[in-house]
Amino acid sequence: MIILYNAPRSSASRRVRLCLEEKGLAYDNRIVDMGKLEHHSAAYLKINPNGVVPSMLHDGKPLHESGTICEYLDEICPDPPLRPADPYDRALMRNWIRHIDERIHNLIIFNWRHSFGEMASKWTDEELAAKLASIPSKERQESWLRVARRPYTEEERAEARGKLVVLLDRMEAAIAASCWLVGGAYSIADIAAVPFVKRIDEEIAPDEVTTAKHPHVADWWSRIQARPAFERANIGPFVDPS
Ligand SMILES: N[C@@H](CCC(=O)N[C@@H](CS)C(=O)NCC(=O)O)C(=O)O
Repeated sequence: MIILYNAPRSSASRRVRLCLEEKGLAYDNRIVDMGKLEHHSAAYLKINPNGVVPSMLHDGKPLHESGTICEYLDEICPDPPLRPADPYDRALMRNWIRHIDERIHNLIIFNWRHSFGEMASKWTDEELAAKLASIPSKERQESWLRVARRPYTEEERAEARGKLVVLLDRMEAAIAASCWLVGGAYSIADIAAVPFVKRIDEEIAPDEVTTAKHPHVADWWSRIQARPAFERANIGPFVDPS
C-alpha cells in the first residue's frame, strides 16, 4: 500500500503524483497543510526528517526526496518504464534530476510569498522564533525568515527569473536532439522538469515557453500536457486568479 504525503501546489509533490499516475498505481493521497506548517510537526518529521513534502510510505516504509521516490516507483513497478534502459542515458537522467534539485528548485522560493507571505508577515517575533526552531535545515529556516520579514526584492526576483530561463535553454538543446530530455523517451528527467516549466509558463516568464523563444520546449510542453497522467496528477494553477 502506498500513502503519499503531499501538497497540491508543491513542485516536488507534483513530480511524484505524475509518476504514480503514469504507472497507474493506486495511492492514498494525504494532503499536508503547509499553511499550518504540518510538515514541521514532530509527527511528520518522523516520516521525513527534512521537514518538506512529499514523503511516501510504502507498506509502512518511509521514503523522501521526490527524485528518489520516482526512481523507487519505477523499480517496483517497471511498466511503463520511466528510466532509460541504457546505463549512460540513465546517468544523464540522474544528472537532470540533480541539476534541477540543486540549481533550480531553490530559485522559486522567491515566490513563496504567493502562498505564505500574508500569513507569515503576521507572526509575532515570538511566533516566528518558535516556528523557525521546528525547521530542521538552516537553509529553509532562512527561507521562512525571508518570507516573514524580508521579502525578496525585485532585483533578486529578476535574477532568479533569469536563472530559471537558463533551464529552458538547456532543455531546448536536449529536446532538439532527442525529442525528450534523455534517450528519446519520456522519463523521470522530464517529470523532474514539469513542475518548474509549469511555474515558468504560468507566472514567472510566460513568453519564454513559446515557439518564438524555445520552440522545442514549447512543443514538449504541449506533449506533456496532453498525457492523460498530467490531467490525473492535478498540476493546477500555482497562483490563485486575482
Ligand atoms: N529535494 C526535495 C525538495 C522538497 C521540498 O523542498 N519541498 C517543498 C515543497 S515543493 C517544501 O516542502 N517546502 C516547505 C518548506 O521547506 O518548509 C524533494 O525533491 O523532495
